[in-house]
Amino acid sequence: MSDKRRRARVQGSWASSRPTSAPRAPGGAGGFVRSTGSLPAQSSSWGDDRQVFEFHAPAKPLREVPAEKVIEKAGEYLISQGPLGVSRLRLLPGFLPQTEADWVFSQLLAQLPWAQKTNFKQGQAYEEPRLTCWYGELPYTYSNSTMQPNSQWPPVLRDLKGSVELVSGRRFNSLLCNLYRDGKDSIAWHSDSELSLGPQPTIGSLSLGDTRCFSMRKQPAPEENGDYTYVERLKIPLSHGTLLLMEGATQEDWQHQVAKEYHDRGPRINLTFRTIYPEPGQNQARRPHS
Ligand SMILES: O=C(O)CCC(=O)C(=O)O
Repeated sequence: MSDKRRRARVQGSWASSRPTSAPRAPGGAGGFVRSTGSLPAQSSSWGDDRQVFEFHAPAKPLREVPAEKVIEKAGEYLISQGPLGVSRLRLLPGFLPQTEADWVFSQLLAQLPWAQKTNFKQGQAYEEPRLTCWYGELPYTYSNSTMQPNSQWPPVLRDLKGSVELVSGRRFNSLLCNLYRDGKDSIAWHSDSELSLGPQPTIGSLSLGDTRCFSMRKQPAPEENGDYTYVERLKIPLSHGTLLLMEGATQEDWQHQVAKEYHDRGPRINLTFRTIYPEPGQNQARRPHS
C-alpha cells in the first residue's frame, strides 16, 4: 500500500474490540481504537456499554516529509555526505559591506549588457524569466543555448572575482550574472552540473539588491524514481552583500532554485563565479534551467 493511502487509512481507522484482547488499528499503523471496556464503578453512570478510546503506537513508523531547514547565520554547513563525498555550503552575510554593496549594485545594474536569453526544451524556444550576461574566455552552454565568450571584464567584476577567490581558496575564470528585475523573475530547479564545470565544482555566488530566497532540495535516491516528496530541503535567504559558496558534491547531490514570489520584490543581481573547462566537441547541459 502506498504511504499516502496508508496515512488515509490511519486517519479513518476506527475499530471496536473487547478490552481483554488489546485492539489494534488496521494496517499495523497507529491510531485511536474504540473499545467497549468497563469503567471504574464511580464514573460509570452510563453502564458497561460506555466507550473508551485508547491510543496504540504505530507498529511501523509513518514516513514523514522532512521539515524545511532555514540557514541564515554565517558559517560552514555540511549538508550531506554520500558516496560522492561531502556537500558543503559556506554562508557569509555582509561579505560586502553595505556602502560597497550599494555602489557595486548600482554600477552593475546600469552598466552590464543585460539580455534575455532564449533556451530550448524539446525543440521549443522559451525566454528565461530573468536577464543574464556572461564573462569568460570560453562559451557556456546550458538548456541547449550558448552564451558566447566575453573577455571584457569590467574592473569592478575583476576585483570581486579576486575577493571571492581569496575567501574560497579557488580560482575562477568565468562569471554568470543574473538580474531578477522583480519578484516575478526566477530560476527553476537545476544544479550547476554541466560537463564544462568539471566534477565537484565550487560555485561562488554573490547577491546584491533585494533579498530572495535560495531553496535547495536533495536529489532523491534511485528507488524514489525521481519523486522529490520526501527529500531534505533547505531555505537560505540571500541578502544584499551575501556570499554563498557551494562546494564538494553539492551540485551532484542537490538542486537549487530561486522561485517566483507573489509579493513585491525590488531588483536583485546574483553573480556566480565558476571555473569552466574546454570540452571536446559540443558543451552539453545535463540538466536544464528555465
Ligand atoms: O540567483 C541565485 O541565487 C542563483 C543563480 C543560479 O542558480 C545560477 O546561476 O545557476
